Amino acid sequence: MSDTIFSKIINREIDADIVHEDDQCLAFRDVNPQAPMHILVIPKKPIDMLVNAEDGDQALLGHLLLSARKIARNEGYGEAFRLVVNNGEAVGQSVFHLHVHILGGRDFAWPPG
Ligand code: D5M
Repeated sequence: MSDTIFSKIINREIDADIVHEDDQCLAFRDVNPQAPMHILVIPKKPIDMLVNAEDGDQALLGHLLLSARKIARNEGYGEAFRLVVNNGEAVGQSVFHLHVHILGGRDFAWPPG
């Protein structure tokens, strides 16, 4: 997997508004927020997209979800938030380092556009 802007954030080569970090993941505010809370949680392991995660990544993927829950709580939106994973350019993925969007603080339509 080639370097992305997110690996540069992990390596502190570019700045980000980081809200959480542990040994497996990093979370930072989206530069183009679509809701009052819009945070991205990413694995430190370079996985370009969910479809390319491996069976051995099961615990890591669970960790991303539980971290997202904790972050939403810390931000004050623990009761109502939306998680989004775009997998593939056709559905809007623009950065090819797996990321979970954590969105909250406004009403959301369903189905998503
Ligand atoms: O989402 C990729 C998201 O990444 C999109 O919402 C913008 C965000 N982004 C891009 N560059 C940065 C930096 N440098 N900091 C914070 N957020 C960033 P996708 O699901 O791939 O469309």
